[in-house]
Amino acid sequence: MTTAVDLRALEARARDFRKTILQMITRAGSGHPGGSLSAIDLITVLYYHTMRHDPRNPAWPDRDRFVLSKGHACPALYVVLAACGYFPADHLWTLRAVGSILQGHPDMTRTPGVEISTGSLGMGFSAAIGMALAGKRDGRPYRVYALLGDGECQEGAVWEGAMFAAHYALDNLTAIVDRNGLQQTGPTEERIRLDPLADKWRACHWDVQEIDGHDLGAIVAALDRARATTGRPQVIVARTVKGKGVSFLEGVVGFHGKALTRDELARALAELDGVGAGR
Ligand SMILES: Cc1ncc(C[n+]2csc(CCOP(=O)(O)OP(=O)(O)O)c2C)c(N)n1
Repeated sequence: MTTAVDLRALEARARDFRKTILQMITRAGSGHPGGSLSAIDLITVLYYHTMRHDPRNPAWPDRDRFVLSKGHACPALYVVLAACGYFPADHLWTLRAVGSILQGHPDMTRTPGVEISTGSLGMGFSAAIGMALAGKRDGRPYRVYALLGDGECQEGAVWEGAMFAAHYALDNLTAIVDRNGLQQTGPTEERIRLDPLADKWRACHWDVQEIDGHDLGAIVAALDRARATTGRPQVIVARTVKGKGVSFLEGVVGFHGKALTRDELARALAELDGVGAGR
């Protein structure tokens, strides 16, 4: 399956998504650019390569489920859901507006394709585990994918969930940790140390892979391997860069929850278009 993947097409999509995400957030005047850009390559591969889903039938019982446990990065989810056809793309320009179907954190009661409301860190992961357990109990073939932030992994509920999922051998569950090294106020290792993060998951009896979370081929391969793994849940620790793709956002704590100004946006879009970069 991996050989048939058009990585260049995925790359082009992810670049367009980055541009739209930044435009949405600037238009809204608030939002989370950094963690959206670190996650967008992962979400793009999930929806365009890995997951079995049908935008015309979001309630299909056997669809694979995606849970954005780091719910604040929802612009990255919305842009992909719109591109897949879950709702018209016009809605993207109403991000965070009163009455919009696209709120500042994912709301399952408003947005087609959102499986569970998230935003309180640690809780989406628990819901994903419940979905995976239900799938097993009901004999359904679907898989569940949960995307967590690394700062989010400081939540106690994450580790209760990790132990639970392994105990119940939920091999239909794949967690992906967006290991960008930053949280809201600084580096994760300076707030509450996470390393050795992969070993912590191993100790909880998960199948563990560590990859470059911006290498689309590596993401495809890791998700393919996860799907083929039986007997235990799988985690992919994806090394990423907060703000990836725009030089003055990359690794900058200050762009965790702040919209770009119009001028900054213009510079960012020019960079992503490759203007002056010889692309
Ligand atoms: C329970 C809870 N506490 C605090 C917050 C506020 N908050 C939103 S994002 C964030 C930082 C999360 O860091 P990380 O998971 O690493 O996300 P990323 O850096 O990828 O954006 C915090 C503390 C929250 N949403 N939920």
